[in-house]
Amino acid sequence: MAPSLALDGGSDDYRLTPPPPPVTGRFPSVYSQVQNTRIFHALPLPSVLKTPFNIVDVPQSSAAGSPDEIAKLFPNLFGQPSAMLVPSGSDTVQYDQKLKIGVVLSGGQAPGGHNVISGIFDYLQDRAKGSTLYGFRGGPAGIMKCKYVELTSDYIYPYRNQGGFDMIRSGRDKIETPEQFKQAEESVNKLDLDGLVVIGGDDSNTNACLLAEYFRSKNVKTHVIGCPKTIDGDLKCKEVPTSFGFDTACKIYAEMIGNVMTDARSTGKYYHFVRLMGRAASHITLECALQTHPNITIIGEEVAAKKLTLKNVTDYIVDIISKRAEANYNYGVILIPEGLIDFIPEVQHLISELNEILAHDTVDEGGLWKKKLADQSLKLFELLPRTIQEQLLLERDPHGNVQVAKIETEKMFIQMVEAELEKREQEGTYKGGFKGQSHFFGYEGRCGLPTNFDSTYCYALGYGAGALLQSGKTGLISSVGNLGAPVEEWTVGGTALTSLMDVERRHGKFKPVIKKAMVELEEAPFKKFASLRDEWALTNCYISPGPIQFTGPGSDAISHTLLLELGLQA
Ligand code: FBP
Repeated sequence: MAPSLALDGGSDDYRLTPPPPPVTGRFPSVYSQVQNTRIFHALPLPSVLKTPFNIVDVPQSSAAGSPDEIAKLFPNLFGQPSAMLVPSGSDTVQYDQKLKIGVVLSGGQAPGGHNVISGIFDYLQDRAKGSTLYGFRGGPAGIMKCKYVELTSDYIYPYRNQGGFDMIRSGRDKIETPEQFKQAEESVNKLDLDGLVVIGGDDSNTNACLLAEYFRSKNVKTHVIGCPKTIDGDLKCKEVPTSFGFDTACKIYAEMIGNVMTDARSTGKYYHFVRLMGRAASHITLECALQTHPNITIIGEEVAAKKLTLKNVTDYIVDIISKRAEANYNYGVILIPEGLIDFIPEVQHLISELNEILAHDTVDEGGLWKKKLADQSLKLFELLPRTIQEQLLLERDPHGNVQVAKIETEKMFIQMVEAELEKREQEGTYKGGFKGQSHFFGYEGRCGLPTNFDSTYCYALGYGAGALLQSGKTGLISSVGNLGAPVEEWTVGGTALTSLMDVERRHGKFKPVIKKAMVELEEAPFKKFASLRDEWALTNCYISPGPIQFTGPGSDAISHTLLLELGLQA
């Protein structure tokens, strides 16, 4: 007998009754006990979503950068106000209106995506009975090809509070060319959609904004709302304090780092070089450092600010290893952000030259293309290990980004550190034993069972997206704030997507993009790390956070990054 479900938000049985046989790719009959229990985990809603509410406009917006360019690119949306839900004495939204809504998961997986969909679905059930929710399959390609599935309560049931994006799957395609916009228009017209929710990262929400602009310019009735997803944690601003998935992914990596630390301490013979996912910003690495206290942590944004070279970073690592050897510690744990390579100015130059070359030419076997590199870049390229050279030349993703997940920086640093230590040994300035072990913690963290925080946050994001669409909003990103307070006090609204935009050079052209939120060296999370890292370097104050807890102590804890950014104690 399935346990009964206690919900704070309502009591309809579409949430309570398990469907007869499993109707989707997921089979709760073969779920673990934890997975099954999670299906019934209650999802509290912010108070404003439990009462009649009104949507008020907040002041007109500009852009994160290049406002004139953004105004030209988004003539129909630029400057529109953001929106905030406020409790009202009586319902001002038309609840008798039946809506047809589409939803798409876009980009890399992030724990909690299924709950955003559950939130949209439940909003429609609670406030717009008789509505239909369609899931576009396989990411934005599903919109262009009109591949969809109707999401019913039976369909959604096994996915509540579960990791992954497999309910409708994701994809990295971009809706870019006039033909592709036309295809998207045909699909939303075919399904007669009132709204479309795009659950994605910075690039996908940029795409959401372009779609919203296009639909408005063509008088298509479909409104578009984005949702902030990415484990990388780099889609955030004042109104959107964090992207979903970051909390869970960091807790998963921190558990693994804690285990590796205990292993290092137990054998006393290995330096573990751990590369952590996060394509550009180093938020994940910083958060994991705050949770586990490694001996060395490299933060990409600091490397860029100090204009460090590859040699400088190597020397920094080697200096600490040498000092630890004097204390007889020939082991340790080193965290390296996935995107580091792109922060080292000399490598950055090399990558942007390679991007331009790859955007216009194919890389020939004979190496003629190398003639297009500046002398400095060519010298650096030739210095890099062959595997790294090959990885730098791999195809860019559809958004024009280097696929840093495929560049094994941790292995490169092991080689470079080894060479420098050998040199110092010969000079008599280092005496110890160095053995490097490489790890990449990336995909392991993207589909874990979402933490209580991500589960609740995502549900509110989805529920809020439903409210924004029902109120006729478009070109906004669902925004849930006041996250340091109890859930009842969280705020709900939508932020104008154009207010997050800037222009950047991609694929050799200037394009509108949502400006990535990088680690800020003047903000609390980095400052706290910087004040403690010297102590962590030479002593071994490792912390092993253990697995994610769903009940009991620590189960509702939020990330150190978010706490510190909110001005709270971590
Ligand atoms: P999003 O920005 O789409 O959320 O993706 C994040 C990420 O997990 C990065 O951390 C990583 O570099 C990249 O996706 C890997 O991409 P892929 O899944 O295509 O290998």
